[in-house]
This record gives sequence, C-alpha cells and structure tokens, in this order.
Amino acid sequence: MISALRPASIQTLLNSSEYPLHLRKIAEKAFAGERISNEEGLILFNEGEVGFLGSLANFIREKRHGDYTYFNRNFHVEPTNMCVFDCKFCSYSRLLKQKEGSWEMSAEQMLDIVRSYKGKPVTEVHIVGGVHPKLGLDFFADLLSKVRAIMPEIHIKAFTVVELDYMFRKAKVSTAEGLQILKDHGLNSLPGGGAEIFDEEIRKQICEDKCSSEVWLDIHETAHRLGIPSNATMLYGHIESFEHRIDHMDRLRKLQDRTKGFNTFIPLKFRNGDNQMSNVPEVSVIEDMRNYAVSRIFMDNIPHLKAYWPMLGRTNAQLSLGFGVNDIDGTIDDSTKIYSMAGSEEQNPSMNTQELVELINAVGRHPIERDTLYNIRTDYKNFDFTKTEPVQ
Ligand code: V47
Ligand code: SF4
Repeated sequence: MISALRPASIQTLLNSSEYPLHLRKIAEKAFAGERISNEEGLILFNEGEVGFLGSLANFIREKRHGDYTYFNRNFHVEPTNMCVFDCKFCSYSRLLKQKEGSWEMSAEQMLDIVRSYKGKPVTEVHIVGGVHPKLGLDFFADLLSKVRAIMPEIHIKAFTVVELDYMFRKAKVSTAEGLQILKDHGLNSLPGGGAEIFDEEIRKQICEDKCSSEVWLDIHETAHRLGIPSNATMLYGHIESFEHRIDHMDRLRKLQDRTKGFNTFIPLKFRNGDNQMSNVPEVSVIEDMRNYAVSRIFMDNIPHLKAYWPMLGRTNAQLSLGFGVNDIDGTIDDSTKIYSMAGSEEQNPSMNTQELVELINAVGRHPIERDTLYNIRTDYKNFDFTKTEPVQ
C-alpha cells in the first residue's frame, strides 16, 4: 500500500513554535474554514515557506475532496496559431504576416479530427486558438453545430475571452447575444485562458493589445448568468509581484461570490522558450508549489484546483497533489501545441488512462475520471487493467 506524499499534518503546523504567531493565526483561520483577507494572502506569499503552505493547503484539499484526484479524457482542436495580437509571452502564435511556423485549418480538417475520436471514450473537446480575422462568429457557430452533429454527447469547451471578444465585436453583437448564439449551436463551457494577470500595468507590458481585464471578467460573468460554466487561469512567474497575484485571485473570488460559475482555477506557470520574454527567468518548482498552495488557501469558493500536466511535467504534477491540487486535466493525446512550443518538459503531451491512473496511484491518491463538470465517470481505485477491456 502506497501512502500519499503529504506535507506535515495541520496539528504539527499549528502547534509548532517554529512558525511565527501571525502565520499560525492565518493558518488557524483557514483551518476553521474562514476566508483569509488579501493582506493575509500576501503574508503567505511573502513569508510562508513551502512546507507550511503545503500542510495548510493539503488539509483544505483533503477536507474538501479527500484523496480524490480528477482527470478527464479529452482532446484539443487548435484551429490556427495565426493571431492579430502580439502577447509577449506567447511562443505559439504567428502574426498574420509571418508565414513560417503558422497553421490554419479548414473546418473540414477540424471536423476530421473530431471524427477520428468518434466511438472513443473521450468526454470533452477543448477548442482554442489564435485570433484570425477570417474566422468569425458565423464560422465558429457553424463549426460547433457540426461538431455536435458528429458527437452529440461530447462536452464542447471552447474559446478564450480574447477570441470571443474579437468575434462579438466583429459581428456587432453584445456579449450576451454572442454567447447565446454559441450556446444555441452547442457550446457547453468556456476554458479559462486569456486572463493572464489582471493588473492593468502588468497587462500593458506583457499583452498590451489584447482584451482588458474588465472585458475578461465581464464575459465570464455574462456566461455564468447564461448558464455557461467556465474555468479561470492566472499566468504567474514572470514580471508580476505577489500583490498582483493576490489582486488577480481577489477579482476572481469576488466574481465567484456573485455567480458561482467557475469550476476550476488553473495557475499557469510562465515558460520562457522561444518568445519575446525569453530573458525573464522561470520560477523554481518550489515557487510553483507555493503558488498552488496559496491558491488553494485563498480561493475558498472555487472548488477545484488544476495542475495542467502538459505545462508542468508529470513529476511536478504528482508533487502538486500534496500542495492543494486535486485535478491534473486530461489524456490530451498530443493535440495541443501551446506549451511544447514554450519549452515545457512535455514535447508531445499524451497519456492514456492507465498512465494517468498510475501517475496518481504512485503518490497514494485516489484516481477518478470525471467529465468536464466533475461528475464522476469511473472510480479507478483498485482498478485492474489486466482484467478489463483496455481503455484508450
Ligand atoms: O491564456 C501562453 C497561457 C493560456 C504561455 O480551461 C502560457 O481547462 C505559460 O488557458 N507560458 C491558454 N503559459 C491555455 C489555457 C488553458 C490550458 C489548459 C486548460 C484550460 C482549461 C485552459 O496559455 C493563455 C496563456 O495564459 N500561455 N503562452 C507561456 N509561454
Ligand atoms: Fe494570440 Fe492568445 Fe498568443 Fe496572445 S496568447 S498572441 S491572444 S494566441
């Protein structure tokens, strides 16, 4: 029997004079299920060492989810990497005039990808790409209907706010109208991309021309009111400060108090391969774990915390399960290029179900296959892969 990789127990932490009283007071608050303030969140970032933060985050994770560790079976469709925007951290996009390394798929090519998954046990397709002026609201609404016709049961999670904002402005429809059109054509939820860091000054320096934080928050709020759930991301570990991370999470926490529409918070570590911010060093794995832990402690109203394994790598994804994370995303099948182009450890991200289950089992957690909305599909505790039909 493998015992879970866990930090020290919460009692050890609360009673240890090794930690200053003001830190233990914050821990007591979180232990009692009370919300911590922005100031307290900042103290955790500034002063909390990794073991302390890990114990607290793991306690909260286990109180809420036990050892359950979710994954899903999904694939990505990335229509194009050509983009009218020029985010400095992006290694993936090519400006329209830059042909080398660019791709642009026809609707038929994208539908062929979808057809290739027909009959396979995938539950979600994730559709995101660059912002290409040729591909507008009508094109994407039509694409969604065709995806739905091929796979009536699949959950379609599609389009970052950046893509949506551009589509809606071009089609001269309001956010609510545009989202309703996409929903009527088959859209089920929104992924969390495009949030980056909400602070306006930092945004100006890393992604000046893309949609504002206000627009990002407004589109997600409108989606939630229309019954479209979503995820939220935070791009961290570049030129932002801890104050900016807390401000980002605070804006999300306030929106979530109003709508309850976010399922998952996904911190995304900045990777510096082959982009205009390659001179900015990447943060350490310790900082990644501290960031997951503070996210779990601070974001008390978003149920799930995801470590996106293609970005983080498999070993660090395993480690993160002791720091508040309870979800590691999906099988993916080498269908996304965003992180391999930015220098992630995972150059061809693909894991089958057995590999994902073994990865979770290996650190003593309980593997659960979920659908996009966290309904349980299969409980893989004690699952014997030799006695059952091989699963893709
Ligand atoms: O918004 C781009 C990020 C995001 C880099 O909702 C980078 O389930 C690190 O949001 N280093 C898009 N990050 C991807 C995204 C996502 C991914 C997986 C799951 C979900 C979900 C959402 O990728 C962008 C940006 O923040 N990104 N370049 C980079 N060099
Ligand atoms: Fe375009 Fe998105 Fe890359 Fe920005 S992050 S350049 S919006 S593809």
